[in-house]
Amino acid sequence: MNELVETIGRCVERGKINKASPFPGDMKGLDGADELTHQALEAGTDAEAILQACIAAMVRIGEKFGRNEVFVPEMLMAAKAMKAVTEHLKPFFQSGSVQAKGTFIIGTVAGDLHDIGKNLVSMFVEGNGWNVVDLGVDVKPEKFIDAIRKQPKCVVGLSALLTTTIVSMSKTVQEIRALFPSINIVVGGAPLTMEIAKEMGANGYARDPQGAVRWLAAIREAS
Ligand code: B1M
Repeated sequence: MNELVETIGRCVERGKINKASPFPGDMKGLDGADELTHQALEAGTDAEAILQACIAAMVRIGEKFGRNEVFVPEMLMAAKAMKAVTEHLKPFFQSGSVQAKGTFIIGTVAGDLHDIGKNLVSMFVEGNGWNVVDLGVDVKPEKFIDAIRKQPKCVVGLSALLTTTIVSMSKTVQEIRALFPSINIVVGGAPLTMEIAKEMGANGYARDPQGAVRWLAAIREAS
């Protein structure tokens, strides 16, 4: 891995957003995720390599949290640094020039505030020619239902990062399904599996943004 990419990953893991950010203390005054990503892209570094390094950094901070080595504020700073990176990466994954293949409504389910994975899925799906309606985080079933009413031919994507919000996801699928029996729903997020997705009545499960894009292409071809 190129040294600059490694440093960006380290900034994400440590929650070093940008040069002005005073956190963490031992990195004060140094360039952060924001400046370094800009520099790396200017130098022609592959956007996908930067993204993968940052995803790995988020896994590392999650592991540290699991071992009680860091706490919620550190995870939050890491998430902010990751957001600074993805802002720079967006143009590389969003072409914007293709005619919309359909509408994809996405959100993180009620009770869940994690949005980085969901934002990446939005970015990739949009980059693959879909019109994306991102409802944000902590999205209650009614909000999904209101959005679907406005776009009845849409496809719906649900994200959840907590074991506890799988229940909320399942409730969302059921409530949507009761009103829109034939709507296509794809679910994703770290605690999910294909089996859980099937049990809750979703049409599909995607492990990552690329999987979501492949699944959307397949259902579009089948329809
Ligand atoms: Co939270 N958190 N967190 N957290 N957090 C996890 C998820 C955790 C695994 C950490 C740990 O214990 N090791 C753990 C969950 C344990 C569990 O339930 N199994 C956890 C916990 C416990 C919590 C709190 C309860 C902590 C507390 O308060 N005590 C709390 C809950 C708040 C809430 O949601 N109600 C909490 C809070 C937070 C922050 C707010 C501080 C922050 C989120 C900030 C934000 O998102 N804006 C945060 C963070 C950053 C994490 C970790 C460290 C990183 C998550 C992340 O962004 N990963 C996370 C540890 C980890 O993931 N290893 C952790 C990077 C991202 C690219 O991956 O989101 O998995 P991910 O998305 C992937 C795939 O899952 C997939 O594609 C993405 C790219 O590959 N994907 C989809 C996601 N959605 C998809 C949808 C699809 C398809 C694919 O189709 C629709």
